[in-house]
Amino acid sequence: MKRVFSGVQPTGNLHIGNYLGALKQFVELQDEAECFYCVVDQHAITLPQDPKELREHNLDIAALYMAVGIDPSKSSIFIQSEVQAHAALSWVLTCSSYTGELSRMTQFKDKAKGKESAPTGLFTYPLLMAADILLYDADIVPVGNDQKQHIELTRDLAIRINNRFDKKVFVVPEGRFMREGTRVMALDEPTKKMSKSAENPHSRISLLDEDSKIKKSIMKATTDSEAIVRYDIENKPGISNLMDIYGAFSGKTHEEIEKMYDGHGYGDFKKDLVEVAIDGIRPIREKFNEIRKSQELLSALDQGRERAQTIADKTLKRVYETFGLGRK
Ligand code: ATP
Ligand code: LTN
Repeated sequence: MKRVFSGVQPTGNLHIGNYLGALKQFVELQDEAECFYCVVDQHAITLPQDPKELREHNLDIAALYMAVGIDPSKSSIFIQSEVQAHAALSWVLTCSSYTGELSRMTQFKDKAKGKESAPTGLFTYPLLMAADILLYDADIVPVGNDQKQHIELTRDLAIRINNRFDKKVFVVPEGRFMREGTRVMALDEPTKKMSKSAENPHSRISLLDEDSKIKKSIMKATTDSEAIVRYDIENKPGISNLMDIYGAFSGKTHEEIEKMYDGHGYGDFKKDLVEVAIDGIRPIREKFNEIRKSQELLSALDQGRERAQTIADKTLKRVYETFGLGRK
């Protein structure tokens, strides 16, 4: 059976972009592979987080994993910082990497843009991510397209170390990237991706938003002055993004949606989208509210940590032996 690993940062509540772009795939994979789904809180502190909020978000993300359908009896759900081996392996990988390759990471370049000096954690972020993946001998890593470069670096490191010691220290993982159409854009600025840490709450629809907030965000969403429901990413990114969201929740194609709203303005389309989105999100929110308060969540995280730790400790031992760290 193949092994799958992926992670989400507890930097805020998950939005429909995370859901359509990542979590839906996580759920699908659990029937064909052994899956590890991690809440990567050590990645979250690459930028300052409020300590109380961070701990709440750790539990929120784990509960959301379960609310969207990740079943803890099939998949392991756990919190990164509770398994010490992640940070430990990340150091070994740091010592096998080059500043040149880290400087080429576009995510780092974006986040450090215009600054004379940037947080070191942002720079070494991909090494912790590589450690997450390599610790579990993961074969498949489902992530968004924006993570392609990080997966490539993980593969380079695995191959480099295997070659150096002339043995299979690590499994070389493969990324499984989402289709282009599943990239959900910000509602207020549809040329940027929807993000959980963006300042404007109406730029996103969170999976925990109340119905009234969903309605408000959609009604406020940026469109264009043409008032024709037509799919055209280049010239009409706002309405195209809303059509993608409509399609993802309803199963309808762009053509079907165009036909349905032929001769109608954006008002009618948006009103229906509100309903479609609310119907898709409400059951997730209700399930979340149940799980978040339950003992079931804590038991799932304990069990996930135990399973993760057993595998991670074994890999770390193998790596330490290979590099000559510690003693027999
Ligand atoms: P942040 O705002 O903290 O950067 P984020 O919303 O971009 O967070 P991540 O935790 O970085 O979310 O990503 C979790 C998963 O969701 C990743 O696999 C990522 O590629 C995917 N993802 C994030 N944003 C979107 C989006 N707008 N559309 C589709 N997939 C997305
Ligand atoms: N960088 C990832 C989150 C992440 C991750 C991982 C994803 C951290 N470690 C390991 C897959 C595998 C992101 O999506 N922002």
